[in-house]
Amino acid sequence: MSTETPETHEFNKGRSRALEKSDLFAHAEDPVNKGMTVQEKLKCFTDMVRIRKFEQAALQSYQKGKMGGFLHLYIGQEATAVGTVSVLGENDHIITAYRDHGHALAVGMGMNECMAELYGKFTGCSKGKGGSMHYFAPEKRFWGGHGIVAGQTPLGAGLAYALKYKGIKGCAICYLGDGAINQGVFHESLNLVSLWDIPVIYVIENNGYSMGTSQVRSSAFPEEGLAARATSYNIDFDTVHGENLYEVRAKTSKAVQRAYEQSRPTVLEIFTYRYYGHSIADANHQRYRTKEEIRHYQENKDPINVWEQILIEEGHLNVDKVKEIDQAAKAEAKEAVQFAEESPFPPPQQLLADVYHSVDNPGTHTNEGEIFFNDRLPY
Ligand SMILES: Cc1ncc(C[n+]2csc(CCOP(=O)(O)OP(=O)(O)O)c2C)c(N)n1
Ligand SMILES: [Mg+2]
Repeated sequence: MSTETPETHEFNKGRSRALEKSDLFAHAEDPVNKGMTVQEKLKCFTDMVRIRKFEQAALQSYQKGKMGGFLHLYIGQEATAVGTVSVLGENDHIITAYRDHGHALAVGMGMNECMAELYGKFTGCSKGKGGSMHYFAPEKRFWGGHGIVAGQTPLGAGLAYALKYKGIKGCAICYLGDGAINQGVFHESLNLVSLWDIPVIYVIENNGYSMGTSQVRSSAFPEEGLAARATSYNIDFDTVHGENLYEVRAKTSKAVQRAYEQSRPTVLEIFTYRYYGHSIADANHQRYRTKEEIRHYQENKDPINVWEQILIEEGHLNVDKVKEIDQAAKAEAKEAVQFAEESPFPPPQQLLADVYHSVDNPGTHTNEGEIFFNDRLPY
C-alpha cells in the first residue's frame, strides 16, 4: 500500500491556507488580549522560543547517543501550550500526554531539571526515573506527562472535580492528541464531566497525525471538526487556529470563564502541526506526508513566526531584539545540557522510591484517597 495519502494533504491544505494580515489581528481586540501588557506579550514570545531551543538542543544530544528512551518533540505546536497556560490563574491545573516539554516550560519549569530528566539524571524533575514522557511539577499545578493515550483524560476530570468538591473557583486543562479522541475512556470522561458539571477544558491538539496515521484516515468527524463530538454530551466546543497566539488565548479564556462562572466543561480543538516525526524513532515521517506539506506549515503557519510578525507590526519587537531572545534561549539550553551531563545518575537504592506514595510514607494511608494531593496543594 502506498504511504502517500493525498487526502491528508488536501485536508491539511484546507485548514492551513496562508494567513492574511486580517487573520493575525482577528482576536487582538478580545478582552483577554487587549489587556495584555507589552511585557506579557514578549514573555509569550520568549517562552515559545525557549521551548524550541530546548528541544533542538535535546534532539542534538539524543542524536549523539547521550540519552535513551523516547523523545516526542513539540516543535511547531508551541503556541498551544504557551497561549493556553498564559490565560490560567493560580487555582488552575494542567495535565497532558507524553509530548509534554512545551507544557512543562510554559508553566515555568526550568530547562535544567527538564534536560536532566531526559538524560535520566537524579537532578531531573522526576529524579531521572520518568524521562521525556513523565515531566511533573505538582507545585506548579502541572500533573504530567502520561504515556497511555487518553489515560490523562479521566485524571483531568478528577483534577477539576477536586476543585469543585473543595469549592475552589478554578479549572483544569487536559490536553490530548487527535489520536486520543477515539479512546473509550475519553468518552466516559466527557459523559461524566457534563453530567456532573465539572470545570474541565479538554484541548485536542490536532497536529494531523497519530503516529504515522493521518487524522482523516483514523477519525470520523463532521464538517465542524473533531471537537463537534462534544455536542453528543451537551458540551460546548470550539475550533482554534493554533498558529495564532491571540486566537488560542481568546478561545481558551472563554472556556476558562465558562468553567469559573458555570462550572461547565468545554472541548477545544486546536489545529496545529508537528515538524518532526512522532518521536525521534520515527525516522520515516516523510513517507506518510510530503516534504511540501511540512514546508507549507513551516513557511506559513509557524506559531513563533506568526507571533513575531504580530509583535513587529505592533512595534514591540524588532530584528535585533528577536536575535537577542533567540541567542539567550540557545545559551540557556546549552547550559542545561552541561548541567545534565554533569549531574549524577540516581543511586540504585532509589530505584523503588517514588512509585507508590503510601510505600514511601508508611502510616499515612487512609481510605480517603486524597493523601497525595493534600500535602501538595496550598489549599
Ligand atoms: C492506549 C495506547 N494505545 C497505543 C499507544 C501507542 N501510541 C503512542 S502515541 C500514539 C499516537 C497518539 O497520537 P495523538 O493522540 O494524535 O498524539 P500526538 O502524538 O500526535 O501528539 C500511539 C498510538 C499508547 N501509548 N497507548
Ligand atoms: Mg496527533
